[in-house]
Amino acid sequence: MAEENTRNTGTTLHEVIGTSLKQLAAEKKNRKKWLFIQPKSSTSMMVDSGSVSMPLNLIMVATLAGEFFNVTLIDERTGDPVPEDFSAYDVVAITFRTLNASRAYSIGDRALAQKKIVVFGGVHPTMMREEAAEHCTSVVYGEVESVWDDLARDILQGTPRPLYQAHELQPMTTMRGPDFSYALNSEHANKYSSRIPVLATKGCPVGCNFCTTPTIYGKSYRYREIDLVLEEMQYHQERLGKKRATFSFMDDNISFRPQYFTELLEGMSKIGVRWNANISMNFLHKPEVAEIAGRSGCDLMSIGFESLNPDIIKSMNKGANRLQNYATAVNNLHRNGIAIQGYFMFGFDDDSEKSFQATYDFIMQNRIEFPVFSLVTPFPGTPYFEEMKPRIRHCDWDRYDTYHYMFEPRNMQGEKLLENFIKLQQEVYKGRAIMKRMQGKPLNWVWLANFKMHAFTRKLNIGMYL
Ligand code: B12
Ligand code: SF4
Repeated sequence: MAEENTRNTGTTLHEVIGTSLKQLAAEKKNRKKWLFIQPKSSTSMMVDSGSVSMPLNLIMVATLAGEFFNVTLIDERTGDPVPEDFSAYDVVAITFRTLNASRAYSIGDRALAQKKIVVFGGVHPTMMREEAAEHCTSVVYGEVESVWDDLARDILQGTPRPLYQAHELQPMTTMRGPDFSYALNSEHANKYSSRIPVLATKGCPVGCNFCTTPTIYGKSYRYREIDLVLEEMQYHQERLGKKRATFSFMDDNISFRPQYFTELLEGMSKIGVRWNANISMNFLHKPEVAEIAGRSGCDLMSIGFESLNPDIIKSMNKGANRLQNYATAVNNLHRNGIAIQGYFMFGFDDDSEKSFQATYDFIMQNRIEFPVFSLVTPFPGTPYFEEMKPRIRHCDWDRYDTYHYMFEPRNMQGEKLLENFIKLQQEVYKGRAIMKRMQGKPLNWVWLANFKMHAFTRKLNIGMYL
């Protein structure tokens, strides 16, 4: 009935709900105060070190909340202290992944003990909602936008529910432009990476068995209007001066719909930006894609090559990765001046000593600028976690950073795996190897990253991975 009425008057259901929320908020004499927290992890690996990206997810939630509530955002990774005493706030809202779950739980417990409403959101509480529920008042499953109206109303009325899970995902057209001032005005904002996070699409239907995205969002793939993405970029260009505005896409797989992707890039080429993104291999072997990426200002693509072993690629269900396309994709990007951050994983049952040699050869022959190596990590809630559960060594979430040894692969002893893993990293980041991969490439932060990795990899030892 409500839907019919709204259709007759030309107003959307969302607008009607928004209006009633506004009335409800106005009826409350004091605006409730929310404290948003991005906790840090305790990993010793290079995850939260150096400059970190502005927490776009928390900024997006804070933007919605700012309309009805007073909002403070703190980021423990940049050095903002988390208060011991939460008496200045009504709601403590925390985002987290698996690697910072234990930190989030200790903050949540403290806030609950002080009778605060504690709201959890992000990948880990979504995947582990029963565990998370023990440390909070409410868990938000998946994206907040699709449940925000219910959550805001319940908080205004003082009756928060234990779980908010959308029956239907809203189109991204309803996504509010993020208000970056929540992060930019923070005390330690200078610790943020100069790359501004931006989001154009959500979801990835590829369906890799180790990834959380298909579990949370299924096969859905949604995108924002291109004009809105460009407007957001132009806002930052005006704020910073055109040359200093560089962007980092937070999308799961920005290139999944080739037409949308190329139209977006055409738009970006007209406004003149620099950018980088995670990208899947699905159509990178086509030269025209790399050409337009280069023309639109892409200086770095992050590609999950994962493995050079076809059996491993098959076992992880990563159909987009065709080994025969790897070298062509790299070549196409290089010809257009785009550096490659290549992700490689080890520790699969089908890995053997040969996997390491094949990866080394691929990286050196193709002069991959910034190789990143991780150990395969079954994240809770994924099909891979269920499959590997009986063999996983521990559920110490602090060590779920993709750099810790999780299980013994079938064809390799654990110790051999780690020895080879360390040796590969040290070889690839030897001075001479860096020169071979980087010679003739522009003098920029990628060189710096290589030198940092050189110093870091010299110190590696097996104990660090256990
Ligand atoms: C972009 C990205 C990165 C970027 C930027 C990270 C950053 N600072 O945000 C980079 C490359 C740096 C990165 C690094 C890593 N990443 Co990453 N990354 C992603 C990716 C593809 C998108 C994240 C994103 O920003 N999405 C866009 C935002 C808007 O969506 P969102 O985060 O889901 O937020 C929405 C909801 O979750 C909810 N929500 C979120 N928080 C909150 C809080 C509250 C209170 C509420 C109410 C709601 C709410 O509402 C939000 C808005 O809709 C995800 C995949 C994914 N879809 O989550 C992997 C992912 C998060 N990364 C992952 C991993 C493993 C890592 C690394 C450990 C990899 C590594 N070895 O270095 C590091 C860890 C870095 C860190 N310190 O946390 C895993 C985490 C798995 C897990 N269970 O923990 C994911 C899920 C990919 C996967 N394998 O499945 N990552
Ligand atoms: S291609 Fe990337 S984002 Fe898509 S399911 Fe696989 S790992 Fe996840």
